[in-house]
Amino acid sequence: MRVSVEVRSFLGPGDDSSLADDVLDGLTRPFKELPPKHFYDDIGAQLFDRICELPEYYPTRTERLILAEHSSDIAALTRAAELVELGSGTAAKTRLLLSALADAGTLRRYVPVDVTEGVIRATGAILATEYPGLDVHGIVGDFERHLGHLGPSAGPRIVAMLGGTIGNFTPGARRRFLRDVGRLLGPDGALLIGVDLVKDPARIEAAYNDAAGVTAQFNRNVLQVVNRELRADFEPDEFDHVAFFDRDHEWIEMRLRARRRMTVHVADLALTVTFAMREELRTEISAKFTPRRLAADFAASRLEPIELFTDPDGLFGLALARPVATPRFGAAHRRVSAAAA
Ligand code: AVJ
Repeated sequence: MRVSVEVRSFLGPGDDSSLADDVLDGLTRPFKELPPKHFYDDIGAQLFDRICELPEYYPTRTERLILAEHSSDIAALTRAAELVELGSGTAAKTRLLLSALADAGTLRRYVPVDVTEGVIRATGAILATEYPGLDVHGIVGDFERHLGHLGPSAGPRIVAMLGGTIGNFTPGARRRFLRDVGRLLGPDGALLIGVDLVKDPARIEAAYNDAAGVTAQFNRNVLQVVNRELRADFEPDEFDHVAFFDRDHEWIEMRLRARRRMTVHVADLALTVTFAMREELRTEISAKFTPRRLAADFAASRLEPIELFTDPDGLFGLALARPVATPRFGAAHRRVSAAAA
């Protein structure tokens, strides 16, 4: 049986500077901030896996339900030969989609994109044996910077971003990202995005303030990452976990609040910053969506919605969209062919 797994890495030695650059920027701003991508070192990835199993954290299991229910519809609507998955991780949910595309007889290639090389290699090898004949082309990289390396598709392409990860983008950056991905789809391609839906704020806030305190550990872990990678002297236990639903922006704000006045040194950056008592450092936004917001984002990104699959309680959604047909072949094309007739 032919097993084909190819992995290309675009994270070079200079790439670990992205943490240094982000810390330098983030800790010298008036409102201190660190991007959420730095949560996911090995400990952070393990903590996130635990979060996904928490009773309060509904997104993962709800998305899995929707995929189980609608993967065959998605396969029928897209007839995709290539599945590109952004932030693929262990591809736990992806199998539902891969199986539906394989059953539809269209699947040829799986392209996992993730920053963690080990996960891509391990998952790629397993999937290549589980789906005989499937080509696995792993891309070790950052989906905000390395999608240009995708290259031509093996037929109709579906790009999937599951898990609600799209929620981490600020609104403008989200539209820029959607436009960039839209350009990679081709005329017969599609985009599939997992979106957490706006609902009772108490239900949302509970998902980020779990009783077991795993999210608080996950949140504080970013300070451990900075300590280890940049020789800083943060005391993570001197920061309180804060997560609340911002009703104006309809997103979760996750922050770390200083329990007392403190000075932090980041040796590798020769940087010293002070935190006032109760000063907050933002570590993540997690935007929640309405069909209206999604439609506006798609319209601003030259994408048109095909379908929004949700669970019966309307907790989570899988939004399927395609590129807006290029006008050049629209009215103009009809006029020319009419004149030629
Ligand atoms: C992986 C970004 C979708 O925002 O729900 C979980 C990360 N942060 N608990 C989310 C997260 C706190 C998660 N995403």
